[in-house]
Formats: sequence, structure tokens, C-alpha cells
Amino acid sequence: MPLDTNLQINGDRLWDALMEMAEIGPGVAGGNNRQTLTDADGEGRHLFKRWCEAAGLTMAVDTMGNMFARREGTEPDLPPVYVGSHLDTQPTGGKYDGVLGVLGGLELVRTLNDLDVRTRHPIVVVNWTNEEGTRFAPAMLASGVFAGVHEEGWAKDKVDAQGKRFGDELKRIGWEGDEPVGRDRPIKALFELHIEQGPILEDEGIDIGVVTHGQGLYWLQVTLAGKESHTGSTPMYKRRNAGLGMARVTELVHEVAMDFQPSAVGAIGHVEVYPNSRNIIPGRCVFTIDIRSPDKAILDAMRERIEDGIDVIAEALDIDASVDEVGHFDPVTFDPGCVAAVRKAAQTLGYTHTDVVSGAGHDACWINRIAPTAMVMCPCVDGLSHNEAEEITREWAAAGANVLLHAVVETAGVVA
Ligand code: HGY
Ligand code: MN
Ligand code: MN
Repeated sequence: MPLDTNLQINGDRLWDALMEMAEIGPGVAGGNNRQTLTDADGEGRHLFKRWCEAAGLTMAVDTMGNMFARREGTEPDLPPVYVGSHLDTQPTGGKYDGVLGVLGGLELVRTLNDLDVRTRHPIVVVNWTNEEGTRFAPAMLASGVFAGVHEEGWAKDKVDAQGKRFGDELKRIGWEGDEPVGRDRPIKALFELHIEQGPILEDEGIDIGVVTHGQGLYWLQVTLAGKESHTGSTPMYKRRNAGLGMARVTELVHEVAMDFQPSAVGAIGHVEVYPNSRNIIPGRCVFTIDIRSPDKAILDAMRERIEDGIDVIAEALDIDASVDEVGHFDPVTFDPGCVAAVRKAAQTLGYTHTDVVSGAGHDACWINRIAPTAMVMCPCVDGLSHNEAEEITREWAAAGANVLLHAVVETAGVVA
């Protein structure tokens, strides 16, 4: 039974929730710095929990801090339909990356409550811990443990730049739950609403992205070791300059990505230079290469070209090089049935829509390995994200949440 197109979320209430959440962990330029397992993350979790409980949901938290807010179905034993994303942000993040997916899920529940719509399957709204992977690599860490990709102890031993351990920080903010992660949580399907974080939808004037695939990714942490020495008195021929090596690897990553256009991207976003003194030639540089492609063969070919190139650069500069894989997932093909539900919802509601490949990684990419999963995307201004100036319109937020609502409720089954 197709849902009535009048079944729509309350766009103002969703927008108000987004703005209220954005007040927690504010950035310095209008965005957010609510990094995972910080006090601000803890505060945002408490706000989300209060809202969920006020909406009649029961909250469970697992041992990785993943939050599951359940709306009962008329058939409680049926596997729930999950909807959600992440509340943690980049250090200079926007107000909508991840947050729109979590609060769009909450708004979906609030709307069903308003209209007293019951579904056969329960609905669970999720906040996944540490999607961003900035403070603790890799990204999508807790959804990865939930999906059985990472081992829990390995994840909890991850440390941040100050040497603080993930497991200790989770305890410190009081959000280590008692539910064993990943166990006894059957999933009928999962839908994640997310801003596109790219320019396609806005450039083409399209309301909704029906996400059919996601790019694959490698995060390669490189350590180049040369020799610290005086920038003034060391002759050029005697230098073992790790900083020069890092510059050449940066250029190499860009060149390799450009060689595989249009199906590749590459950059280095994280850099540590030692001893980082104005008049000492860098003795050691540690940095992370981020390469991505929707094509696994291209992704692997890029990695091989870059690793071979690093050896050549190290040899030429008489420095030592080591490469550690600190993040990886293969390109993702989302569940055709769930993707069709998203497409049908957009059609029913009369939104313009197009199939897209997600450039960014998402928790849905891991959950797709264990349950039927799909994503809904809305445009963002100038395709900008991972920048405090990240912006969307109320209309885009509402359209995305309405498509999410219809896809989820169709899948969960409405009880007349
Ligand atoms: O890196 C990503 O794609 C995601 O934003 N964590
Ligand atoms: Mn995100
Ligand atoms: Mn992000």
C-alpha cells in the first residue's frame, strides 16, 4: 500500500533540533568541533537521549558507545528497521554531516507519534560512535566493530594524538554501555540520510541522491625518517630531509589520482613534522594518505603506484620510509531492494532525484556487509563539507527526511 504523500515530517521541528544540537561543541567559524568521546560528544549524546526518551523510545547503548533508540512495532519479534548516522564531527566540521541522519531519524519517529502511525517492524534510531576517525583512526570505527570488521579490543586500544586511549575516553565520558557490541541485534534493513558532501545535486538542481554505491578507501600512514640538522650550516648535499620527502609524496599522490580521472581522488590531510622547528631540517614526518575510488582495481593500482613511488623518493633522498595501512574499505554496492525503496519514496513524493555514488565513507558502508542497507542524500551548498561553512537549506533537510520517512515506513510495514 503506497503511503499517503501527506505523510511528511515537521521541517521546522527538524531544523530546530539541528540548530539546538549545533550549539553543543561549537566551532570557531559557525560550524562544530564535537569530536568523538570529548565532553561535547558526551553532552550531545545526553541531549539526543533526552529527546529520544521524550518521544517514547527505549535507549540501549553497546560496549562501543553505539546508541540504539527503539520504537516498538506491533510485532516486536520482527527485526527492526534501523535509521541513523553519527553525532561526532570533524574538528572544523559542519552542523549537518552525520547529525542530519541521526536527527532525521528522530524526526521520523516524532512524526509517526504525531500521526499515531504504527509499523509492524520496530524502528531503531542509531548514533554510531566515532564515524569521523579524526581523533581515533580509522573512520567508522564503532560501526565497523558492530559489523564484525574490527575486533573490539583493537578498537578500544586506539589512541589519539595526546596518547589517550579510545576505551578510556569512552568510559570517561560515561558512554560505555553494557550491551555486547554487534550481538543479538538483527536488522531488517538500515537507511542512512546524509548530506552529499559533494557538488552534484546542487549543480544539477536535484533534490535527492539515491545512493547506489560508495567509493572504496585506503588511509596509508607514512613515516619518513631523515636526519635533523641545522637549516643554515648543513650543506645541501649532506641533508637527509624528511620534509622534502613528504613534499614529493604529496605531489606523487596528486599525480596518481589525476592519472586515474575521473574515478579517483587523493590527498594528504594529516601531517606531523618533527621537531617542527624553523631552523631544523625535519628529521621525521608522519602523514596519512587518503586515496579513494569507486573501482577496486583502480584503488589498488593507485596504492601500488604510490608505495613504489615512495621507495624511489626515499632512495633518492637517503631517508627511510615505512607505510602502515590505518584504514580501508572496498567500494560498496548498496542493497538493490533498499535502494529501490529510496527511489520509490522520492518518486512518490515528487522530488527530483538521481542515482549517486557516495564520495565519502559512512557507517552504512559497514552495516551493508551484514544487513540490507541504502542511503538517502540531500544537496549541500557548494558541495562543501568538512568545513565549518557547511550549509544546507531547510527544504533540502525536509526533503531528505521525508524520503527517509517513506522508505523506512514502507519497509517497516504500516499497520492500518
Ligand atoms: O572520511 C570519510 O569519508 C567520512 O567523512 N568519515
Ligand atoms: Mn558523515
Ligand atoms: Mn564526515
